[in-house]
Amino acid sequence: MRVVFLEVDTESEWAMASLGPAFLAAFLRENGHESVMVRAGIEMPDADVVKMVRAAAPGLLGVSMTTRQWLRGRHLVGLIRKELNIPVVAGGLHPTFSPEEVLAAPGFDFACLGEGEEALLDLVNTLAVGGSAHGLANIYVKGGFRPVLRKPVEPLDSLPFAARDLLDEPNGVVQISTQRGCPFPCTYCGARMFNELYEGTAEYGRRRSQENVLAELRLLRDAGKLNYVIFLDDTFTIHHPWVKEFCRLYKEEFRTPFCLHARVETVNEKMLHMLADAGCDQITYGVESGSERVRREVMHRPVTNQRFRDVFRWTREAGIRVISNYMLGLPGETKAELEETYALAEELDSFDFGFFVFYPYPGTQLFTTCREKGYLPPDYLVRPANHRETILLLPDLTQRDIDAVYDRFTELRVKRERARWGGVPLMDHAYVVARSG
Ligand code: B12
Ligand code: SF4
Repeated sequence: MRVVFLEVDTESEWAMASLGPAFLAAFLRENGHESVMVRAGIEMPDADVVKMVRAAAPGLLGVSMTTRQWLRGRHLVGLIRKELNIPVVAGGLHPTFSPEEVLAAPGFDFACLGEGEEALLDLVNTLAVGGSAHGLANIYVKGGFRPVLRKPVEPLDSLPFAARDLLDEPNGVVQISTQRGCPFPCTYCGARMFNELYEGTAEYGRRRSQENVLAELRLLRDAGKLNYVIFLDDTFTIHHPWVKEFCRLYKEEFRTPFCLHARVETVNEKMLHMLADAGCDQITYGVESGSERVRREVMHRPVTNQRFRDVFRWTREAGIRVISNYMLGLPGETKAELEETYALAEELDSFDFGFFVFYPYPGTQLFTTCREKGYLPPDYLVRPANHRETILLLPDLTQRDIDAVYDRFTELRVKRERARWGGVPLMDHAYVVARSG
């Protein structure tokens, strides 16, 4: 069967294709099916998207969606289904944690919960012979019951390498994922919810072997497509022995610089020097708030501001650029605490930083908190997750309070850019990933 993935762009600055479909396409191809991707660019008129999907001749349309992609994805699938009678399966974080809502929208036939490789293959094999998808693990059928989950793929090395023709990787800047799952309990994070989804079924956290990752990089290098590596893992530095061995092997064979995401609690000076020595030139850390109370009580990240100061200094001393991320407008945050976030960002003075108005992702603990406390407005389902306006009715903050600090963050970033590069933008904002450990 021919599976067409629809990649729904929501903002040009985030115009990178998702890794999920690239993994799925590789798995389908390995199992004898065809798979391509159609990209709904941000400026693309709806009619052109429909035309492209039609031209791609899907036997099944797969739509990968984060919450940000949901509203446009829903709109496009509705239009596509008016013109084309093809089954549609949604997958990714949003369908996993809001499957009923997704299936209630016109055009969606199935929602895949959790990891998709084996589930999608089962669905495709079943549809190819005209079978019924009711009862397939992980596949929620419109009008059916919540499915059971199969165990996640183990070992990850058994999966084929991601299908890179589905990714947007100009100039040899490649995106690599070495792990799945994150063990930390951050209340705002959509990523860790996969671990909770699988609780009682199996351990979700897994990592590829170093050799498997290096084999993928080797292929890219030999094809002349390896100039820079972005490790997209949630927290690359979780398991020190893995990282140590990886650095040793990588250094022996590659000179390609790389960047990664880490959580300050998971690094030390020795590790930072080891990473730098292997070619790491940039690390993104999630600071999220300048208030230790907000981090501890609201986010469940009991880390001190001093730890950020120390780790940022060690990272710079090791010769690695520091990128940081901040969130504004959390439930229970006060104006004074917003100010603390700005003050810490200014003090930490990272090479670049991202700042995002908090959005409560379905499935996360903070989503539940917001609902229970009445912070979610009645129309929250149709309010876009754009990370600029809060959708919440917060007790201690107004949009104007958030705007005031957001604007200062914007000014600070422009000021830093001017000082360092004479006004030339530093980097695509997409590389300042708005999550991270
Ligand atoms: C890398 C990354 C990015 C990269 C994307 C690069 C790329 N090529 O993928 C960049 C920097 C562009 C990015 C941007 C953003 N990201 Co981001 N990102 C991630 C990250 C760290 C990894 C995603 C990934 O590649 N996973 C690996 C693949 C294999 O897993 P997967 O996508 O879940 O796919 C599997 C299943 O979900 C399923 N599946 C997925 N799609 C489909 C489709 C079908 C049809 C089926 C059947 C199954 C299926 O099968 C797949 C294989 O098993 C995640 C955290 C995480 N661990 O998920 C955050 C995450 C997805 N990002 C998030 C956010 C918020 C953003 C931004 C909105 C940031 C911002 N604040 O502005 C933007 C917007 C992106 C968008 N378009 O929505 C949130 C999303 C939460 C939510 N519920 O929506 C996450 C979960 C982080 C978090 N801590 O909360 N991101
Ligand atoms: S924010 Fe980072 S460290 Fe926290 S749970 Fe999510 S991925 Fe893990």
